[in-house]
Amino acid sequence: MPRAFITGITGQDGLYLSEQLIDKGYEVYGLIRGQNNPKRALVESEVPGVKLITGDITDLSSLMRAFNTAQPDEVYNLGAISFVAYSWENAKLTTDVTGNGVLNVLEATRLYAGNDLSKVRFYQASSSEMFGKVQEVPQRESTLLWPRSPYGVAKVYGHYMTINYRESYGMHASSGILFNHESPRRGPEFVTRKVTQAVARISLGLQDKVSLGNLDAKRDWGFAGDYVDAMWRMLQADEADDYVVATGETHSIRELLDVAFKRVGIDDWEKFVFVDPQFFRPAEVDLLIGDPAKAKEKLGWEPKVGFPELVTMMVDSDVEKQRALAGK
Ligand code: NAP
Ligand code: F7E
Repeated sequence: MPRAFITGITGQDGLYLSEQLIDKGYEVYGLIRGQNNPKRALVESEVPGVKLITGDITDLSSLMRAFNTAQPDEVYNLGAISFVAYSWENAKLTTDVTGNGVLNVLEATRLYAGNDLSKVRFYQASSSEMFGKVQEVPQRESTLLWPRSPYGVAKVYGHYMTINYRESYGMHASSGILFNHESPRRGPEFVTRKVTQAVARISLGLQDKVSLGNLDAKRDWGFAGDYVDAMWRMLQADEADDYVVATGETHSIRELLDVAFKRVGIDDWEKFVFVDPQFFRPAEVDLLIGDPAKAKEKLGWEPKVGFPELVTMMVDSDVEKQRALAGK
């Protein structure tokens, strides 16, 4: 039975990945932080087979202890402070977790493997936010990085540290440069879920408006369930490498609003949407669109869920959740 160790198990991707690995016959261990993490119950109910180990990626000794217990063949480092807007307000913390945390997990992996680095493979959750002020359209693995937030800068550090461990020690360490991926499990602070939750509540008469920031930003949005499959494929490849994982399509926040509101029968969303300067960022990433050609060619990976299906899936799920909460 192959064994996997996942940091960030309580997050959107941790839940999808652990579910898929358990279906493939893996024994899955997840790192959970805090003395009484409120998301423990969520993981236990949604992915009952996962074994949780307490620890934090900023604490190397906790990672060493976790590796000892998990004895993993595959390590997926998904743990991070992942909300870009928050990273300006908490830049040092974001650097410690999203940046230096990667070094800790790489180092724990190396120390655990000892003289036999071939016994373990490592995945780093890199991000399209590293492209920031994009220097090429579409963005590919070779595109110059130009991060625009403390989060993006921290991810660049983790990305190059992963490459460095591959080159320095010959570790099977791969970095997935994942573009935005969403799902009904997406945190409500991110724009897709903020919109689908608001649309659901507005359609049920539970809320009368939603305040947003920049409606002109464009993102390449895919489905998280498809993207965690790409992570797994990277660790099955003979050689470790870096891969862009994206759909190759981009859409603005306005298009997101169009599709989401239409799903509940509202054509004139402008009546319900207000622009609030508090949601603008000190530096914006205006356009992201990825070229997933390498992942398709080398990993046989392709996205299955398109933009309208993704938004529809999220709106429907939020309508159901809000209806249940409101007892309607
Ligand atoms: P998410 O839902 O925000 O989950 C982040 C996870 O990191 C949570 O489980 C969180 O645990 C954990 N974490 C935070 N601080 C930690 C610490 N100090 N030690 C250990 N774990 C810690 O993020 P996601 O959307 O699943 O994304 C997974 C990874 O992919 C992240 O690294 C993210 O930056 C990256 N990424 C995401 C996207 C995307 O569009 N979703 C795109 C590119 C890259 P708590 O529940 O305890 O807070
Ligand atoms: O913003 C604009 C905002 O917060 C998307 C993370 O998973 O993907 C995610 O980062 C866009 C930005 O995601 C609101 O200005 C407008 O242009 O949903 P988001 P993100 O910043 O792209 C990358 C790939 C990651 O790696 C990250 O971890 O939407 N926007 N109005 C808004 N965004 C938010 N959150 N809230 C608004 O009201």
